[in-house]
Amino acid sequence: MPELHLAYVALGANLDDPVRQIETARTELAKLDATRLLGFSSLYASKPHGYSDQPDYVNAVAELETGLTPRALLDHLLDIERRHGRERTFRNSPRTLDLDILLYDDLRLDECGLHIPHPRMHERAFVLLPLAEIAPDAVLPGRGNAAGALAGVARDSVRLLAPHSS
Ligand code: ROI
Repeated sequence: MPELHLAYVALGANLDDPVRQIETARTELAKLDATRLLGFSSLYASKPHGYSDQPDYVNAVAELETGLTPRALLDHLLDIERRHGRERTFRNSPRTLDLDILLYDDLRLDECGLHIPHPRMHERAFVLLPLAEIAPDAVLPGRGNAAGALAGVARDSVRLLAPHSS
């Protein structure tokens, strides 16, 4: 048995039926090698952050128990993004599906293309709201827990779209 780890993954989509993109990605995450989907947040609609001339986003967060290393998990997430037709055009451009590792146990990692915890998660209500819904006590290394981080950001750009369904 590989050692198991607790990871949180952010999902975001704003092109080509974003709700369907997120729901399909949820199913694909549940089928990942050596991985169990332990939890999945409600879906949230959010105003685009970073580059405003694009459609609103749908965001959610998944909780995974995984035997994959961070690098292997990232590779699988990139595969799923590719299957969803993700194109990387310019920074902060709209996307069919974005999957980001937020947390992996209490790991801090800065490698090429792999930064854990996600370096901007603590300032993003569209990440913290769904994360705090399913894991308010999840620790952002060096920044306290998800519920505390959420209290420090404006959340008026994010609204509940579809409540949690299991
Ligand atoms: N804005 C919102 N609201 N949701 C996202 O998932 C998202 N993802 C991004 C950028 C372009 C920074 N903005 C976003 O990568």
